[in-house]
Amino acid sequence: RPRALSGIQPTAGSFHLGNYLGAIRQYVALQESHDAFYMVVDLHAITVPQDPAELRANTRLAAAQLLAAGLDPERCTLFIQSHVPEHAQLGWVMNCITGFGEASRMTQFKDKSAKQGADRATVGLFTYPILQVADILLYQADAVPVGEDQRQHIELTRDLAERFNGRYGPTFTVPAPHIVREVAKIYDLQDPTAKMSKSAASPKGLVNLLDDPKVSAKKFRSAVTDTDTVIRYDEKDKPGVSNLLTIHSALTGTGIPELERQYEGKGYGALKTDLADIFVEWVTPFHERTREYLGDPETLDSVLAKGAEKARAVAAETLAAAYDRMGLVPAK
Ligand code: AQP
Repeated sequence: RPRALSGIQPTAGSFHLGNYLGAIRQYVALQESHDAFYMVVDLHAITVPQDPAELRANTRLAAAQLLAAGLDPERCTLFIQSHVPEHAQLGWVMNCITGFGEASRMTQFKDKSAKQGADRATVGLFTYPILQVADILLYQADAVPVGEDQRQHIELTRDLAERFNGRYGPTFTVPAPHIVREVAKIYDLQDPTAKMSKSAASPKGLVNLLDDPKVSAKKFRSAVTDTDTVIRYDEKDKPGVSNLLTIHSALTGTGIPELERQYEGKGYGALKTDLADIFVEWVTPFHERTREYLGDPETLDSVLAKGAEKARAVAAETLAAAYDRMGLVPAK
């Protein structure tokens, strides 16, 4: 079976709908066809300041949400990044074959450091895409399910894998991004030309999965659309309506042309109210399942411990091969 690998940050409080539709849903689907490894990337989280107690709680909460979303420990390997020390170790190797200019071209760093102020951005935030390269290459992943915003990092991963293989002999599988076009970028409900993001300036357009469903329903009902009245998919001229159609289609499985037919002659209010109801119906059992996993920390920790053990076996083998090819003397 081909391998899949992806990671997600332990966001404070909850994942958002963009994370779910753009990434997590694909994690669940790829369990069926791939030997899949998924991790909560706590080492990436510490590239920005974190409160220790909150980070610990958010990491467990992230794992509980992934299980609630449908990851099955019998069919995939779920673990916490820092439980597998090979990530930091191969990360260093990858730092040493990355050009400074090459790393400087990563647009996510430019965006994130601009938000924080150049003086406050850490070296860790700058090198985070390189740690991500190591995350992926350790598992010889073929497919990396991510949203559109991660495409450039997967390109970097491919470049570095090819560079290492070219210099030292075939060592790493060169991965491909697994980006599902329709949901690759979910937009903010208040600013439908901006990506839905946990670091949005205002929370009004951000749908957090674990918020009170009533709060989320209200966000859908007050989503920004346009001054026209026709419900039609048109990303350029009708970004707000198009985003609502995308989310509707993703949650119900109804194709967008069919939705356009269903809403012919109806107003935006109908689309927004329906979507609010659809979301609440979907998210309510998700809340229940998340609560169940959180309420049973022993099971959760044991899933994560088993996951780390399985992950380490694969990661250690890859790291040893990379060290050996580079000429590092093996420890006896
Ligand atoms: N709006 C989105 N639409 C589709 N996919 C998205 N992803 C994030 N936002 C959207 C995908 O979710 C996965 C997890 O991303 P992460 O752990 O890197 O989280 P993040 O990128 O820190 O989350 P945000 O909200 O995007 O935070 P900011 O804006 O602060 O970076 C990834 O596969 C990502 O593509």
